[in-house]
Amino acid sequence: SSGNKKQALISLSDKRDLALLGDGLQSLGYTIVSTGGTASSLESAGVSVTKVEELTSFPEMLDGRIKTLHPNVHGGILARRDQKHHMEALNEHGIGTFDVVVVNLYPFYDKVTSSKEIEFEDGIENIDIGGPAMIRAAAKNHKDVLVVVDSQDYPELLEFLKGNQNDQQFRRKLAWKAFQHVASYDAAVAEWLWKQTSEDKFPPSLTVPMSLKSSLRYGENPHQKAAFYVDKSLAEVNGGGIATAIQHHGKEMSYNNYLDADAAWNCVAEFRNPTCVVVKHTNPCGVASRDDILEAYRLAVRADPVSAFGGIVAFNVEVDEALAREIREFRSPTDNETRMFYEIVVAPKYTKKGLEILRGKSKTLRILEAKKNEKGKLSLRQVGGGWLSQESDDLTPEDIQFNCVSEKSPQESELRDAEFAWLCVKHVKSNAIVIAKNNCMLGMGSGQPNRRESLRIAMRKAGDEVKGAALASDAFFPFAWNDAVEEACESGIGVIAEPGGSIRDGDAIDCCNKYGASLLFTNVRHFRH
Ligand code: 93A
Repeated sequence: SSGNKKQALISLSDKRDLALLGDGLQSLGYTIVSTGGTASSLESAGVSVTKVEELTSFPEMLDGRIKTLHPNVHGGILARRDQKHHMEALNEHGIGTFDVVVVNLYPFYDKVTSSKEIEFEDGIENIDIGGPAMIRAAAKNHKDVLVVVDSQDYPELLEFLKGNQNDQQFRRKLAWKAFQHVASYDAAVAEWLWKQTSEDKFPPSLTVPMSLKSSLRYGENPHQKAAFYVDKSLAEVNGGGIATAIQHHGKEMSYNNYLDADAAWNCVAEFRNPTCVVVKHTNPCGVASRDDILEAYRLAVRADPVSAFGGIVAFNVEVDEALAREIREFRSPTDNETRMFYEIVVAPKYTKKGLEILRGKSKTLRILEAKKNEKGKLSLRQVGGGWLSQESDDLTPEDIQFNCVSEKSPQESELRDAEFAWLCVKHVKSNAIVIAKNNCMLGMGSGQPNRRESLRIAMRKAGDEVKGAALASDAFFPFAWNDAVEEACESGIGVIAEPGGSIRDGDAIDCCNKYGASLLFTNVRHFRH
C-alpha cells in the first residue's frame, strides 16, 4: 500500500452490490482505486475513490482500450512482498501495493449471444484485455493479493478482511475461481471467433466454458465420485435445460436424477398440446397428450404403472392446484392401497397453491422448474480418450414427410397417431419401438440389441389395445416376413411409421399390403444410443 494504507483496486462491468463492497472496504480503512464508470458509481453511492488516472498520471487512451495497463497498476499487484528488491523497485518508482483486486469483465457472452446479431466490430470491442490482465496478475500473486471476480463472494471477502487474513486456502480458492473466470471468458471469445471464420459453424472449436455447479453425493453407483458442471455460455445468458432448473423442494438431485430429469424434460418440451411424460431410467414409459392435463397424467401413468413407480413425471404446462392434488393422491393402478411415488416432478411453472400441495406429498420429492432447451445446441459424449460431438436431434414430426408406401392410406386419425408415436420414439433408446393411439403411448420397447425383441416388449405392454394403433420404429426393419413387420401386422396394428431404406423395404410393403396395414416412410432415422 502507499505508506501503511491498504489499497483495493475495483474495476467492474457488472456493478451489482458495488455499494456494499465499497462501503465495506471503506469502513475497513481501504483506499479505493477505480476505473471511470466504476469510480462514478462508487461516488454516487457516497464512497470516496481515487481515479486510476491519478495513479498512472495517464489518461484513458484509445477509446478505453488502455485504462489500467500501466506499471503503476500492475507493479502494485505483482510485486512480491517477501522480495526486498521488488519492494525497493516499487519505492523507487513511487508505486503503492494493492491488497485486494475486484474485477469482472466486459459482458462478452451477453453481447455475442443476445438475440439480435451484433456487428463483428462490436464483438471485438467487447473483448476485455485490461480486466483479465489484472485478474491474472492478482491470481498469480494471491499469496498477498485477494482477487474477487464474483459479487457473491463480497460478504465472505469483507468477513475475511476483518480477520487475520492468513488463510491460504481461501486465497487459493479465489485464485482458482479467477483463472476459471478468465479461462471460460477466453473460451467464449475463441468460440465466437471460430464461428466468424466461415458460414458452416460445425464442427465447433470445442473450448466449451464449463463451470462446476455442484459436487454430487456419488455417480451412477455409490462407489463412483461425481460432480455436475454447467455450460457457462448457456447459464450466463439465462439458457434453458435441466442445468439451469430451479429446485423448489426435495432431496438433493443425484447423478441419475439429472440424467432422468433431462430425458423427461427434453421429451415433454417437444409436445405442443398439454402433455405428461413419465420417465424411468432415461426412457419415456408413459406419454399422453390431452386438453385436460389431469387426464393426460393418469393415462401416462397407466401406460406402465409398474415402471412409473419411482419414476420422473414431466409436464409441459403449469402445475396448478388440481393437478398437484392429482399427483399427490393418485393411487397405483396395480394396487389401490398405494399412492404413486415419484423421484421428481418437472414443469415449466407452478402456481403457489400447486407448489404447496406438491411439497406436502413427501419430504424427498424433488420439484423442478425448468426452462425450455434452446434448439441447435451441441451434444457431447465421452469415449475413451476423447469426445464425440454432434448437433442435437431437433427434428420433430412437423419437419418430416410421412410418405405412404402401402396400398392402404392411413386415415387422418391414424396419421396423427403415427406422428405422436414418432415423436415418442425419438426419445426412446435404440432399438426403439413405440405403439400409440389417440395421443397416448400404449407400449414401448427400448434398448434391445434386437429390434424384434423391442417390438415384442412394446406389443406385450400394449396388450389388446394394439389393434388399430400406430407403431413407430426409430430405424428401418431389416426383415419383414416371419419377423417384426409381420408380427406387428398379425396382431392388428393399423399403421407403421419407419424410416425406410432397407434393401428389404419391398418385403415390408408387401407384408403390410397382405395384412391391410398402412406403411409410412419418414426418410428420417432417430437412433439414440
Ligand atoms: O479496454 S480494456 O481491455 N483495457 C483496460 O485497460 C481495462 N481496464 C479495465 N478493459 C479494461 N477494464 C475493464 O473495464 C474491466 O475489466 C471492467 O470490466 C471495465 C470497467 O470499466 P468502468 O469502470 O469504466 O465501467
